[in-house]
Amino acid sequence: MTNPVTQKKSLKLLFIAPKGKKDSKTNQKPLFHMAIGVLVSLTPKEHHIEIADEHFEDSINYDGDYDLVGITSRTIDATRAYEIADKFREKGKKVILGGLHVSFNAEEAMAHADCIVCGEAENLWATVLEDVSLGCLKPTYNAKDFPPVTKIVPLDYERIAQASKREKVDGSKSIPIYVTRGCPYECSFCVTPNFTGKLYRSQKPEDLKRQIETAKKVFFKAKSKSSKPWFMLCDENLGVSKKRLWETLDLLKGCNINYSVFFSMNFLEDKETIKKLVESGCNMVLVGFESIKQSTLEAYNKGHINSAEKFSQVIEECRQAGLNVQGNFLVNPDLDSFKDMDDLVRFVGKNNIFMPIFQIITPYPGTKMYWEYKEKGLITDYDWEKYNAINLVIHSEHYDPIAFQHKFMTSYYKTYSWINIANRVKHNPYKLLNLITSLAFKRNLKEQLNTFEVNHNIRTTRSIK
Ligand code: B12
Ligand code: SF4
Repeated sequence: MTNPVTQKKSLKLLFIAPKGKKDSKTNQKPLFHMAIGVLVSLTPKEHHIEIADEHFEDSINYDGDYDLVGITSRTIDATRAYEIADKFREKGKKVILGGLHVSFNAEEAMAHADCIVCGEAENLWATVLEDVSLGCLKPTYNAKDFPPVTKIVPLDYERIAQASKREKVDGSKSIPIYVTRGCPYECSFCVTPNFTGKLYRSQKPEDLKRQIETAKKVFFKAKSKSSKPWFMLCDENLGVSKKRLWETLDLLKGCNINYSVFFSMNFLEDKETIKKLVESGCNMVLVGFESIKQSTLEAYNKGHINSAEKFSQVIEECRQAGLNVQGNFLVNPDLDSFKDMDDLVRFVGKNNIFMPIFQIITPYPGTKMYWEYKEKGLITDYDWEKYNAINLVIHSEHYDPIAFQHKFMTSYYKTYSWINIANRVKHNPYKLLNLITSLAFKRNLKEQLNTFEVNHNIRTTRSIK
């Protein structure tokens, strides 16, 4: 007979990645949410897991006999996360909320959950599960009360594939993975410095290789002999140590994959790094240029990472080497004028930037910027669904908010004019990818702009071709 004291209760767990109603259609969709991937990989094998990811239209079974429903949250998904949580709780299910948004809005989240988790789950998840088994789940668990997370937990791709309903994909859909976690910089608009930032960690090379091999096996289906899987490296800042970066790139070179990665501008100033990126299968670096004005970069505390004067040269060097540079730009009514937006559109066109993304500065909870705006009473909207970086949620000294947002939207749309698309396709590597993504962005931006103009009664004689 089994001793009832040592017998472990097998729990039935449901993990949910909610999708905010205003999440952009053009946001890339990695095969699973990394937070869910980590939670699955941390959960002892005796527990049964299901995953529902709303980014893939998975339905949610509110009548399932789950012992615990775990929901992740980013700010744009928070309202939806609460909606789902409330519905499960009405049915008497235990709900635990975690993730970036909840971590910085604990009080708000408590109203929707039996338990909330602040911070990274790695070192507290075993305790949470044990407490659920014993029927003594606490209302909060904070990573600060547990040892610091100094190691990266390798992802258990087999178990994630089993628990999720994702089919195998060809190289046109991305499989998420990360090599490092954290970033030592302190840009004022970014959550990382107050979340994972201080503790920079790397995967062990042998763990990384094993994960890539397993991920290929369970998630990749080759379309042709030459097709390769596409991985999305979800690192916040892969390049921090050049020595380790180069070692990683050498390892990736042996894995026969394609991948995209977020990459700091300053590390691309090194030609050998660009070469190694290309040789290792990198087809796209996502660069947060943020602004082409050095004074704006300084105001974000990013001036020491990005040198605006070097942007064009670095982009050209990447292009020559066969690397697409995707550019992210922020516009800010306190720092940028309408003329600056016009200059930015010209810069993007002239440099044929691949898949440019414009965002209105958004003070996400957890950032230095958020506390500053909040303290000064300058946040005008706390509807989290609007925190998708195309709405102005702060007070503007200089501009009428509707006029500013309209100027932002028309400027963004202009970067996808036919002439810009044609030049982008002509001058960049991966021509088909450039064309397909540009057309998708153009359609989406046009739709958003039209809706905005109708909603705000704006008559326009637009002449963007
Ligand atoms: C990769 C990435 C992307 C990718 C992939 C996103 C995806 N769907 O997975 C792409 C490029 C598509 C993307 C898009 C966007 N992103 Co992004 N992205 C990142 C990045 C660099 C890494 C995210 C990641 O994989 N983290 C790894 C996981 C494991 O970390 P985690 O989610 O925090 O989970 C841990 C804990 O929070 C906790 N936890 C999380 N959930 C739960 C749940 C439970 C129950 C428990 C117990 C614990 C727990 O445990 C986990 C393990 O430690 C982060 C930077 C960062 N610091 O996270 C920005 C970041 C998440 N992105 C951000 C933003 C703003 C966006 C966009 C809104 C941008 C835009 N305007 O479109 C979109 C939103 C898309 C979406 N629906 O998520 C912000 C979010 C800020 C916020 N407060 O929400 C971040 C933090 C960057 C920043 N500016 O500071 N992004
Ligand atoms: S924006 Fe990039 S470089 Fe700056 S703190 Fe965040 S992750 Fe680091």
